[in-house]
Amino acid sequence: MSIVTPGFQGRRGGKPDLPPGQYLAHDFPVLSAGPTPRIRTDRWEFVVTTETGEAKSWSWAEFTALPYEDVTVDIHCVTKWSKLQTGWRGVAVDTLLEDVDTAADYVMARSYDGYTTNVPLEDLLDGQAWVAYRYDGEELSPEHGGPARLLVPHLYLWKSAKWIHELRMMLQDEPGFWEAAGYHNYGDPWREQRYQGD
Ligand SMILES: Nc1nc2c(c(=O)[nH]1)N[C@H]1C(S)=C(S)[C@@H](COP(=O)(O)O)O[C@H]1N2
Ligand SMILES: [Mo]
Repeated sequence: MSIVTPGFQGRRGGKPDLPPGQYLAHDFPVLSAGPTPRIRTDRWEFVVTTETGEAKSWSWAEFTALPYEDVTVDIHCVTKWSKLQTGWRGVAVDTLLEDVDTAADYVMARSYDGYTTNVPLEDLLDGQAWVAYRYDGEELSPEHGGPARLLVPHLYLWKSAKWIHELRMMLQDEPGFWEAAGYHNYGDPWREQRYQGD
């Protein structure tokens, strides 16, 4: 008789693949709060704004000329699906913040659809987050956040803002769209931080 532990679909490096309460999705569900914005790359701009109001921006041509990384990561949605070993190309947030002078500890990601989500700055650094523009060997589709989205795979996927436009440095933490609506402020899937109070 074989014993199957629900939720544990095998182990890599002694670590379970799936965080508590998650199931394995084989498709790639689309979850957006509103309609999909269509942003032409010739009008697209990515901006980093510091707490003093200083802004640094990249056109699509400038952004895609930056050094990129190809990463394979697991993603976990608060609606309980996870997708393992997804392949992305993106610019590490480390690269984007290289010449940015800030004393901030928090970041607000802001997207072209008005969506916002807050993340501690340290969670975007040290190879933990990317502004991703290719998925599975192809350009990132509009439904999944193309031209480019934030990718913060160690937090629930609502932190991975699609159609990213700006990273704004904040001295004090502020809730984004879902965080203000009762989702957990931090959103660690391994600690099952889905909603406020979890
Ligand atoms: N700009 C923007 N980013 C967003 C959202 C959104 O509505 N707008 N939804 C979030 C949520 S709740 C999830 S679960 C993921 C879903 O990403 P996917 O549609 O590529 O699966 O995007 C996140 N990023
Ligand atoms: Mo979500």
